[in-house]
Amino acid sequence: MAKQNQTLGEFIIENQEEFKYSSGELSRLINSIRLAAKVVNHEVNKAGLVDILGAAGETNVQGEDQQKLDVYANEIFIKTLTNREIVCGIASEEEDDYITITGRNKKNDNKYIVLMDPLDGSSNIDVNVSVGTIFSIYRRVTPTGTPVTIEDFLQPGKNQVAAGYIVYGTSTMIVYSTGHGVNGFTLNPAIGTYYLSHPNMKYPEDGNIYSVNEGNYVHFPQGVKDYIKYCQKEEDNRPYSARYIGSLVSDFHRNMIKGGIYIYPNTAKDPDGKLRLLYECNPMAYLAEQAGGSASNGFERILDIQPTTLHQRVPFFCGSKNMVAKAEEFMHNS
Ligand code: AHM
Ligand code: MG
Repeated sequence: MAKQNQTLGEFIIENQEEFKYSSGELSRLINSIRLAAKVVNHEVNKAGLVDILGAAGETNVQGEDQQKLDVYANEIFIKTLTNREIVCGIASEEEDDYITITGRNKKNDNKYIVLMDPLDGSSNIDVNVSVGTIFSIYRRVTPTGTPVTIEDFLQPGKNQVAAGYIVYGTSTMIVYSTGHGVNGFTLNPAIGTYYLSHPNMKYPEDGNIYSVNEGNYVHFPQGVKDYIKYCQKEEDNRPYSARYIGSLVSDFHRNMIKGGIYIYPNTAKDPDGKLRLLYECNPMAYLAEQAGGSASNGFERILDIQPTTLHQRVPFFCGSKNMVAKAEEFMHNS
């Protein structure tokens, strides 16, 4: 039960019994993410003040330049989760391969693995635009006490036991779900405590915002082009407003509150789209569905896709249920 003025710490403890396999492990895991997020938040807020901007001189597995704060956020999340020995494996958008956590005594009986994008939208940092952390949690499928294998990470999104994001915006928020709806907590920076500010978040069934990088229009599949023209047509409650921050967490957050659709389709340049199934699309799709929205690759539910590689990309259509259904209709008919 969500209560007024409840802190995230209190909420986690009070809702622990809702977890299917409750042993306190998942609660401890969410707690560690909350802690790491505070540390990253502190650093993100200082970004304009200190010499931490600019590429770190490394290129990640997708061939993209890494910004220093990406590297920092990646380290903080991995260290926090590893030191506390509450997961048995981690996969990160910033790491080439998954990380096996064996524990201090070479024995790790933890059941959960985490997949994450430690700092999404990082190209926005040096222009003071919101960025975010995205996380996704699964129970391992291989036996506990043995080292994790790739099988543990390549599970379809519908197997997620929890997922969420942190948005480092005008205020910092954690929004997450453990399969019982979506709740949002806002950080009071003065005392370092997150308060329940958005209980039981609901994706409006319809909306009037579409979020897509229209600069790539000529490269879009015909179905997406047709859908964009539909959004722009003067009819019923259209034309819709175009809103695109270029920071998935922020675009998703706004659309979940106001009603809208986010699209990152496949293009001639990126035949599988740009976003990663495991680190970005699955957790966002899980949250969307938990809030009553939906997520698709244009033809198929995101959460049903069986991943084949860790860094797999996928076209992404996510948002208000009726808007996603309409976009799918255009994809089918094109
Ligand atoms: P990143 O993981 O390298 O930060 O890329 C993901 C980001 C999303 O946050 C955002 O929605 C999208 O890339 C923007 O891409 P584009 O600039 O091509 O529109
Ligand atoms: Mg990303």
